Amino acid sequence: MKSFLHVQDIGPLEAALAEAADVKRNPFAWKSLGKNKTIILIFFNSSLRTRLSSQKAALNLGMDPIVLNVNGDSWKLETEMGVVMDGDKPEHLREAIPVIGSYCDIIGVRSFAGLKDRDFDYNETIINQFIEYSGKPVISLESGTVHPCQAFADLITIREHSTKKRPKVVMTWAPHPRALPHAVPNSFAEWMNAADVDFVITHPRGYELAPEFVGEAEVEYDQMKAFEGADFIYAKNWSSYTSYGQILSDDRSWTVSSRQMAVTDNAFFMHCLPVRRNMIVTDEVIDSPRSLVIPEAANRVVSAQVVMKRMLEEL
Ligand code: AN0
Ligand code: CP
Repeated sequence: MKSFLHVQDIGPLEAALAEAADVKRNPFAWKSLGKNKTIILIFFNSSLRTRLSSQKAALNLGMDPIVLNVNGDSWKLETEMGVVMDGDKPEHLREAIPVIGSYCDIIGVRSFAGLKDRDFDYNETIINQFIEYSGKPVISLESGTVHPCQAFADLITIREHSTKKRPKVVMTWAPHPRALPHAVPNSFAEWMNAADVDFVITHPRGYELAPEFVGEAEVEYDQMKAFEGADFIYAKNWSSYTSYGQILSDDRSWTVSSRQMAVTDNAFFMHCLPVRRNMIVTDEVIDSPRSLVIPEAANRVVSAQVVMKRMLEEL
C-alpha cells in the first residue's frame, strides 16, 4: 500500500476486517515488524484521537513515532505552488516534504479542507504533494476530502456490533455552529457503499455530498423516514458541498434525540468525535447503553495498526 486514502487502498474488505480482528486480539504479535522503523505524523490541525491512536498503533508494531505540529512547533509551511513567498510562511512544502521523507519510513498527514477553494481541497493538493515528493508511503489522517482511518474503524465497530447479515446504516447530518469539512461523511459513505450494508444518507436540502462519494447510496431528505428500522445511526455535521463551505441550516430539529431513535430498530448511535452535545446529539442518546462512541474511538488504534502493519510488510 503506497498510500491510504480510499477504501480500495485496503483491498478486499473481508480480509481487512479479519486482519483487524487478529490485530485486536493480539496487538503485540507484530512487535518486531517495526523495529528500527520510524513514522512521522504531521498535524496541520488539532486532534485528540488521531494523534494518540496513531502513536499507539505505531508503538504496538514496535515503530518509533515522531509527531510534528505544523503551525505550532515548526516553520509555517507554504502549500501553494508558484507563489512569491513574501508572507508569513518561511518554508515551502516542496522542500519540507523530502526532508521529512529522509527521516522516516512512513508518513501520516492531517491537513483539513480549507473550505474556501473546492478544487484545492478536492484535488487533495496537500497530501498529494506528500505522496509525490516524500518517496514514502503516506496515510491520510484526515485530508482534504477523506478520513479513511476513521471510516475503517467505523466499519470494524459496525461489524462487531451487528446482529444482522445486512444491517441498515443511516448517516444523518446534524447541526453545528461552525463550518466543518466533508472528509468524515465522504469516507463513511465510500466505505459503507463498499460494505455489505443497506446505506441511507439523510440531510436537509443543499447538503448533498460530492457525487463520487454518494455513489449508489439512497438519499432521503425526511430524517424520520430515513431512521425507520435503522440498526446504526451515524451522526455528523458537514458544511455544504454545492455552496462550498457554507452553513445553510441550523435546524435543531435534526439534533439526534430519543424522538428519532424511537423509530429505529433499537439502533446503535455512532459519532467519530469530537462531538458537541445537545447540538449533534442529546445527552440522553449519547449516554445511553446503545451509544458506541467510546468503542468506536478505541477501534482507531486497530484500524491504524492494520494500515501501518501492511505498509511495514511491504517496505
Ligand atoms: C473535524 C471534522 O469535522 O472534520 C474532525 C473530525 C474528526 N471536526 C471538527 O473540527 C469539530
Ligand atoms: N475522530 C477523530 O479523528 O478525532 P480527532 O480529531 O480528535 O483526531
